[in-house]
Amino acid sequence: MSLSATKFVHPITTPPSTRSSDKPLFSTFFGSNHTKLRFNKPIVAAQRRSSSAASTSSPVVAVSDVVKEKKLKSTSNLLITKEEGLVLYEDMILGRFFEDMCAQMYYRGKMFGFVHLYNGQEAVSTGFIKFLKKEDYVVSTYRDHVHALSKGVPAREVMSELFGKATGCCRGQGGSMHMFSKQYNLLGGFAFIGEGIPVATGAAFSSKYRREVLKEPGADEVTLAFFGDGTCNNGQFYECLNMAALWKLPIVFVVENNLWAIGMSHLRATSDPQIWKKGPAFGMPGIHVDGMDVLKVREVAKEAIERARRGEGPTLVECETYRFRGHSLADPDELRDPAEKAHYAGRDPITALKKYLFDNKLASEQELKAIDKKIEELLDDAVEFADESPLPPRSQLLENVFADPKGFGIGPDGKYRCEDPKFTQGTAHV
Ligand SMILES: Cc1ncc(C[n+]2csc(CCOP(=O)(O)OP(=O)(O)O)c2C)c(N)n1
Ligand SMILES: [Mg+2]
Repeated sequence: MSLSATKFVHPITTPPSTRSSDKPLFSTFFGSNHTKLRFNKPIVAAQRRSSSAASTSSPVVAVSDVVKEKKLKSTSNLLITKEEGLVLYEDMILGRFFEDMCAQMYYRGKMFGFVHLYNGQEAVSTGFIKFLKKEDYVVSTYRDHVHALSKGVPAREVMSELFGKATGCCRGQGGSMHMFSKQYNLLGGFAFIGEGIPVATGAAFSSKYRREVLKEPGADEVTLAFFGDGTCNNGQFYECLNMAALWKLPIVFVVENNLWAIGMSHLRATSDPQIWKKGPAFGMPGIHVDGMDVLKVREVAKEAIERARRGEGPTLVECETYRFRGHSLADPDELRDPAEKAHYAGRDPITALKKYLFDNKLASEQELKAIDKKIEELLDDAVEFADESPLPPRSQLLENVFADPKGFGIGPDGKYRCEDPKFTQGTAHV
């Protein structure tokens, strides 16, 4: 075949820079509202055809079609029941108020190191994690407090971890970026971007191995891997998409595309900014969803999680969202255009859910206020608990750092190296 016969398709042009003189980037909200991104195959129909899967059907699905299909099946026109609505609201309020409290405590000097808040992105954590069973796994990033809370880790343990106290979910050894809970199958909290994706892929592999090889009937856990747009330009992402698709692993890759990686615009840094497209390239469905709308996220989450649990393999979901604060609490957030911030502030996912609940008479103002109050009290209690908790003992410093519990290995004489009086000569004593 002659190469010259190949038609060269021009990629969608993206603005070369994000200087304030450029046309605002947010004006297209480039996924949900962009006509080029209307998906064309309802996921349910795609699943029905999955036995003849190699067929011609595209693995890309339309969020609007999924929602439409659900409406058709439902006796009412509502996407959620009252109970479901209140659970979603409470979880999103917990995430939002927790982070606001964190900011207060950080500026009062109660926590150390970098702290990255999740304000604005709550619809993603709530929309996905509230569909999980306790045994399912969640792998997060350094923006992890709210994923931990949605997964059920008590606010006391998360706050205490942030205060570096012994009662924290990592006994004060992890801090903000390393939330972990064996009890709730929260596998971290990772400071290096992309680092969690292989861990999540490994967790999904272990579920499949236990189910199919070891024949453990209950091993049907699903793993959710959360990470950002900037992380999608990291090689581990591609390696894991490949393996997950190859082995049909029970995993959902959830990209929280908040349009920025610290001060780098996603559109400026990425050759094809439509991240969802990378799913079909590896043979898995790729879905784009409005990440500021918890009900849309929830519909997509349900399909993707159920698909993974049925053993049909991974899904890549791109949630288009926005963070309402700087990259971390140390970031003065001067790079993003104020008009862009105002635009997304107007799309606050909590306000949108509230409106849905009121418009459909699923909740009253008093009911939601009562939830707000309950969460405020819960957080006051969490702060008090964290503040009064003890610091980890000095003896904990080297625990879980080295395989050798004393930290520095065992010498050829069979004794701990650190017990040799000459060992620490010229170094700081710990
Ligand atoms: C391997 C690695 N390289 C660089 C960094 C520095 N870094 C910290 S956050 C970040 C941006 C990540 O952006 P994104 O994935 O979009 O996540 P967001 O902060 O927007 O949630 C970078 C490059 C890092 N932590 N790890
Ligand atoms: Mg980002």
